Amino acid sequence: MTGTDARTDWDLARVVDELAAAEAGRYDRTPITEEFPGLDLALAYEAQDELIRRKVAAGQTVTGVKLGLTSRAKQRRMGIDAPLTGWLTDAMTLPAGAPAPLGELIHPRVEPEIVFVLGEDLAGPGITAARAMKSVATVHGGFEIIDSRYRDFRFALPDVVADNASAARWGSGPVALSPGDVDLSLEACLVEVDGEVVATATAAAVQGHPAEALALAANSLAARGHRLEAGWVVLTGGITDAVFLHPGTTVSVHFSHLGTVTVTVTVTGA
Ligand code: OOG
Ligand code: MG
Repeated sequence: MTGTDARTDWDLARVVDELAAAEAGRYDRTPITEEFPGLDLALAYEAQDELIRRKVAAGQTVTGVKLGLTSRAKQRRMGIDAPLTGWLTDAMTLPAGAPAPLGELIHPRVEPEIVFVLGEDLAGPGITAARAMKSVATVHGGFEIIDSRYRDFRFALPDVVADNASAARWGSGPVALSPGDVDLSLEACLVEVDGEVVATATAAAVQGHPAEALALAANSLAARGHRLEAGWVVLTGGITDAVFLHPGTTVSVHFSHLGTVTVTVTVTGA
């Protein structure tokens, strides 16, 4: 696609329409930036915010924020070396033990994440990792199921930003620790697919410490006029590369102090 495409039929509303339709219709598409070079990072975040406004208008509630591409493993896989944020709504929460709803998703992948629940509001700018941790009530080991609306998870940064950072579902393990009770940079995690270990890392893979990712979220949201709110969940980003979920797959994520959380797949709602 040429960068001089003078089509005028692309605008913010169409970006949101197309991504919402792909999610609802469970199909993937080519990167929007290939047809609409005017989709820059600022417009992409506007599209992301509008996408979530529509979900809220349809009855969903914002429950928190996710970070993406905060570890080298994730950045290398996606070919993008900049972190990003997205929104979480209540419809994305997978209750403990619930199977991943493969029939509602396009090509889901699962990744281990450190999850924070905030005890107080956190507003940038100028938030440091140490300051960020003071607003954390509990720390959990969890997983995120990402489901890019782009074919083969191929996208440029504005594409994935507009697509709400590939957000789809997430779940949390059984353990909740106080931030002072766990050294997150040394918290180990081991990803097992059908009993075979496929990836290991410590949470230091996430920006040196997941608190850095939390601070990054507070500061980058502040630049767009948003703050993190008490009670919200923050997914700090995949610690390892993500693995595909297929019918019959069982993915278990074992954390050294934060317990084990298992994702199984059944076909529902197809
Ligand atoms: C983008 C979302 C990345 C993470 O934790 O790094 C993400 C993608 O890989 O599709 O959620
Ligand atoms: Mg993630």
